[in-house]
Amino acid sequence: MRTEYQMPDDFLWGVAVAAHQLEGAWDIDGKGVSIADVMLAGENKKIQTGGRRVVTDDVLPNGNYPNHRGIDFYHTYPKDFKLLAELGIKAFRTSIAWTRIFPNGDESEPNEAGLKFYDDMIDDMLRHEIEPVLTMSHFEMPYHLVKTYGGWRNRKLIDFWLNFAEVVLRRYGDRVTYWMTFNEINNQMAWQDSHPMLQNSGLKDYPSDQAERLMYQASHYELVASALTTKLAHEINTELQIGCMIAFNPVYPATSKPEDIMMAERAMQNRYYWGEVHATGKYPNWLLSYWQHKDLAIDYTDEDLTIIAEYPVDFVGFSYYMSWTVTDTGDEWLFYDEEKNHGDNPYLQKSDWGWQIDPVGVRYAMNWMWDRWHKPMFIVENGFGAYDQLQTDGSVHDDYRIAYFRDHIKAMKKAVVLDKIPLIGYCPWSGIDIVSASTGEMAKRYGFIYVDLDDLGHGTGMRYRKDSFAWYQQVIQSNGAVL
Ligand code: P53
Repeated sequence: MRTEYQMPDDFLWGVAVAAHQLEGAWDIDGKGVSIADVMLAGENKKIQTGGRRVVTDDVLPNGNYPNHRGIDFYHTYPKDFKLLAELGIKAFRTSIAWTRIFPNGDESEPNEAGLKFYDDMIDDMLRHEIEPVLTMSHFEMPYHLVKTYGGWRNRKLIDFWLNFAEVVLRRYGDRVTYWMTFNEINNQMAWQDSHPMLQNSGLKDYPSDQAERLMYQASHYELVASALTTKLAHEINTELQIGCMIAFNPVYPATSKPEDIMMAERAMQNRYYWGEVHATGKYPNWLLSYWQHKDLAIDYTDEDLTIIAEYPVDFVGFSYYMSWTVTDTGDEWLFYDEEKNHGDNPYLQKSDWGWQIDPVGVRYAMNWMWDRWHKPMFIVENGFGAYDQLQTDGSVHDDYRIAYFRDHIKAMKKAVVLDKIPLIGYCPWSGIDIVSASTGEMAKRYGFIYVDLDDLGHGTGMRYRKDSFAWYQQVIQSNGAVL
């Protein structure tokens, strides 16, 4: 091993999950209904033809709601942490289900049973010397806030959010250092698609010609809420590290034609302005100009802009799964539609769900962000969704997953060791199999640990170590030297 390839000694190797995808217990101990609780299961074939998870107006008696079950982590976490401790993880990223703490979102007093659940879970992690990393909101806002207030299109949401943020920061801030505010806040860039609009911002039932405006408006209130969270966190405890969470899918030009390159650059500026605002405290000029041109009449005040400028994040958390390519649309404002303007990259293979596999993109992403934002980074998701086969002897031979991680970790090491980009840690998705966010399937598996449950919730629920388990274990043990 060449010494220059060594990772920092305190590097946080971990895994990442989200509450609604694994806890189950959707109506236990006072929990309220979240947006994830009204999403039926989708299916890969339908997803590929543009189908999405159907959202119901209420919880229907016989609906297949996979997030109601998750993998029952609410009850199994002590055993699961034992297995994850055996894997050797130093960090565990999960989220707090907002609806366990504030079932409807607009109460003034929190639900003590929900708070107690995360107390116990955090303490269990700490017993295993696992550093908790918490996302405050990961696609699971109270459904009541959607139905009664219209989600984040409403400025009132900032107050409901801060009430929630203050309760959890005060309660867990003595034990949890790393926090992120809104998961993949920039997924709503695909505002033509109703799924991210609901997942990110609780936007539902809007005229389609209002979608773009509502997305930018909701995002603005979220950015203000996020900055106020950073302010509050530092008042509570100066040691707390608050991050944003950006879904980083590099957008490459399809060719070397200058128009394609300009288009791709704007697609990047657009997709990552949420990171720009979080990290630099400023909206880019081109975006304000674009809002004006489109007459979007976004409500933002001088006070909002001062808050955003004064409280940038401490670090940039990001997920990395794939890259995209784009061709010039001919539009002088460089308007870009994530649904329509993506093409295939002839140099890359795809997963069974059509996600392009691009390890080089990790190094590209880190360099792109570092040179603009100058904030330490944290890879809080990276992984390969695949159909796994449980063998009769309890083994799972997932060499494709090992190959994916090996290549991505190599690229990450180059960014850290050669390019000298500060990186706090690496938490691959999802450690243990959980419900897919986009499709609601169990069949789209990401774990090092197999969970015997299918898309309908049938199965023993037993846990099995995949081949990738032993592989990742030695990666952690060797601090990334043995791949
Ligand atoms: P699933 C879209 C594109 C990239 C990442 O995704 C995404 C999404 C939204 O679904 O989500 C993140 O399960 C997300 C996780 C999610 C994971 O990636 O759709 O933060 O909640 O499970 C993988 O295959």
